[in-house]
Amino acid sequence: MQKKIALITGVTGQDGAYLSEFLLKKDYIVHGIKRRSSLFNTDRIDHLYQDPHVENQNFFLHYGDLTDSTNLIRVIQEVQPDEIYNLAAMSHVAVSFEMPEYTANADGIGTLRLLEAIRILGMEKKTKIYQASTSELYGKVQEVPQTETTPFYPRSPYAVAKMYAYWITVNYREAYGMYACNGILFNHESPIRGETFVTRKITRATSKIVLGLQDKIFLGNLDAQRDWGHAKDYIRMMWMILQADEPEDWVIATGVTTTVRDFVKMCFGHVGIELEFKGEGAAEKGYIKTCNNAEYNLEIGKEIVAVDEKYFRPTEVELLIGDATKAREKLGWIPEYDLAALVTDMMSSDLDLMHKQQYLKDGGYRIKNYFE
Ligand code: NDP
Ligand code: GDR
Repeated sequence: MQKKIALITGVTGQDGAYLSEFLLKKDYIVHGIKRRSSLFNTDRIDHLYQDPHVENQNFFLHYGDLTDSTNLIRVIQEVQPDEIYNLAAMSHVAVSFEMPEYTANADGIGTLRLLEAIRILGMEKKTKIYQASTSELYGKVQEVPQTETTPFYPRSPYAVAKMYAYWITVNYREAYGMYACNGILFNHESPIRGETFVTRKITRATSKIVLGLQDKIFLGNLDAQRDWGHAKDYIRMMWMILQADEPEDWVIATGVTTTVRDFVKMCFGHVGIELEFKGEGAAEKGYIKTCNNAEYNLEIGKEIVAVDEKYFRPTEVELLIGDATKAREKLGWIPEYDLAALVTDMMSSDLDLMHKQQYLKDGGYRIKNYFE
């Protein structure tokens, strides 16, 4: 039997890395599109790299960018994928307010470029496409929990760009009979989550604070509520979506929502520290209430969480909680991780990482400064 061929845009990102690993285990040939950068950007997929000189290679990387139509057409023509997973995006909501035009180009029109490439190449009936849609589409609360039929009200340039991508995917499915689907994924995290998203920022900072490598953490809106799942569960569902009998759109979520403040408490709880929050809004602060871990030499009452308004967004998404009943009933999708297991996974990994940093620091090593 011929192996299936998948093409993943955004292969160097959190989801791209997990999905590559997952599809390789399913015996796919996996091609990924990566951007050229002045430093290596393949940390998350280096373990999958294969020497191009060996036979039977099944993981390939191509330079490319969602803002470059001719590049996308050429790569798709060369690769002849059975399945395309469009995961590439300027994916940071706060940054999209700083770079709205680029975000629209990459996240919105980029999706159109891929769909058009498939059409130009006459591959509408051969190639299935998964579009990485997002719970950010729901934006300002219209209904909870959010389902496939909840109206959209995007609240950021990122969400508006993703809304175009959502509808152009639906339109190409209806207009040209393409197998094109949206996965409306709620926030999903992991030990390889980008360091500026709030969960990873918190797990890294918690680990550094308890090891004495950082004094405190500054955060934005502590009241925001998110439905956080584990990326490993969510990438499995991306694949399941493209194996369904009919192309459809699907909500993927855990159905549990938590505030940023409670996520911080859970992370410190993981290392035996109880936090107490006092004050309101920008004046709110988090203090160490109790510490039952003798390994860490932390002073009771020390302020270790503070709010910095620079992390507030011009328009915020206050509450996300998804209802994945359709995915559960029609595709049998059940997440393996709950929030506690996610926190444990992320905290163990970051503690390990920061222990290594502490070891290097204690040993007198430091990051090389090229200009010295
Ligand atoms: P990441 O930010 O970790 O990865 C994004 C990927 O896209 C990276 O590989 C990045 O490359 C690449 N990329 C960015 N811009 C371009 C471009 N112009 N051309 C080609 N590649 C580009 O995101 P995640 O893995 O977390 O998310 C994957 C997708 O799912 C994204 O589309 C995101 O918007 C969406 N999503 C994510 C959710 C989440 O909670 N994680 C929830 C719902 C949707 P580089 O490494 O060079 O920066
Ligand atoms: P989000 O994720 O915007 O939901 O988008 P992020 O982790 O950035 O923010 C979640 C919530 O936490 C609040 N917050 C902070 N956020 C960041 N990044 N840094 C802070 O210091 C901070 N303090 C509080 C935010 O205001 C927000 O309410 C993610 C991305 O992966 C998108 O690509 C994806 O589409 C959605 O999840 C679903």
